[in-house]
Amino acid sequence: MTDFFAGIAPLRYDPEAETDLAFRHYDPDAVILGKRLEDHLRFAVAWWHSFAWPGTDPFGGPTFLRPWFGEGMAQAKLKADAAFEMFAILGVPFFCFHDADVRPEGATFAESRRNLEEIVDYIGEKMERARTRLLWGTANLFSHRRFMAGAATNPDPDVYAYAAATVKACMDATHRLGGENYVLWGGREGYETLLNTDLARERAQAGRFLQQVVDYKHRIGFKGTILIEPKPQEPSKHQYDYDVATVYGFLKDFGLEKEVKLNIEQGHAILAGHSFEHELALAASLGIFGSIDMNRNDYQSGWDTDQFPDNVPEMARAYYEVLKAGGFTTGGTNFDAKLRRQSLDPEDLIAAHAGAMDVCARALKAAAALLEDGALERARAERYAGWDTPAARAMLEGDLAAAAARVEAEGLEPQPRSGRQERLENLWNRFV
Ligand code: XUL
Ligand code: CO
Repeated sequence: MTDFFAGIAPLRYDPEAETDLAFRHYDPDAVILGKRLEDHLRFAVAWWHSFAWPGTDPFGGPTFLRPWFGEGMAQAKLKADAAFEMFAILGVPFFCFHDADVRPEGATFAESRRNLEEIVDYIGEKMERARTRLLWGTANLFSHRRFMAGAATNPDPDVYAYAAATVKACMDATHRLGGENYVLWGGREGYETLLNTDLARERAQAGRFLQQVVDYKHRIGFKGTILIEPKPQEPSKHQYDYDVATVYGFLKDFGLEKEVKLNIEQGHAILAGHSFEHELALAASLGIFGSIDMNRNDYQSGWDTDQFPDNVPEMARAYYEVLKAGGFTTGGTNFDAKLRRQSLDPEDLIAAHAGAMDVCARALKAAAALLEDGALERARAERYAGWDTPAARAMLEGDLAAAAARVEAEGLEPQPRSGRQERLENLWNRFV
């Protein structure tokens, strides 16, 4: 037991609540489209931002003075105690972690691995008494200076070996804790300048590494989903996993499109010049939609600010695509989000998550109502109805000349029709 969250009672669903330390919209047991809201949203807390990040920014040092900050195993256990106390207060079903968030770094790899195993045992014991499960584990292959020139894409093969050892240890830990997914975000799998970079070689190394990761998953019998998290830049100027379309091409190239799915982050989609819903819809259409990181960026600052979601209409667009894709299977909604560095209090951590959970609940309910109503899908289907005729279908099966022949044979003069965008926006806004 810590006293970090002392005096904060477990949050309850109360639509009339006078405090923001309650849920006004997130009723985990409410049934939407035949499924409990908790099972739709599958919320997860990110260990790194909530418990490991000290409040630094490029100009300033730590602002958070958490009692567990420090390098020892005792501090790591205190941090885990506080984490599980927060999970209980929030009633969240899941958490996510990197190795570096939960264990002290050792002087050697072997020591780091032993530290990870010790803390994973400790977390495993806590999980036996808690309802919170592991959504995904991952390896931090980007903070330590050894990874400054990449992990699997490093010019030094010894770093590739180190990355392999690290991912193996993290996948073992995820497997041991019953994780439902394993995530790879290639923070440094990119480059700063072509002057010192062999792009083709690095991309081939990344592909081979991912094949080895997938083989290892099967070898140990890990049943979870392997997820890649696309991001276009930051920390590297150019990253090999830029966005959904780029990652799909990469997976096809290395024969992994049936093995690996995507963890799509709202802020990363924006950095790539897309909307979140575009990235979700594209991944779903390609059969590689897996999970989401639900954290936004500031639209002016142009970098990855990892803020909690606060915009219901935007999130509704996202959950509409998630629902249309059939909802989450092993995936979920991970808050890869951090407090602003002036938000010092334990209450800030709880209220940030509670507010974000309410925003997501409102968004999902609105999206579900619109999907259930069916008007939007009917309008979309109607727009493409011409393609349901046998002549139109035959055209796709035949050759270009046969398609061309229809124009004169049938005297075709296509008549443009309204796309009705504003009317569909009006429809959307009746629900959101
Ligand atoms: C970085 C990011 C990571 C991944 C996990 O932008 O999103 O925290 O989610 O490594
Ligand atoms: Co993320």
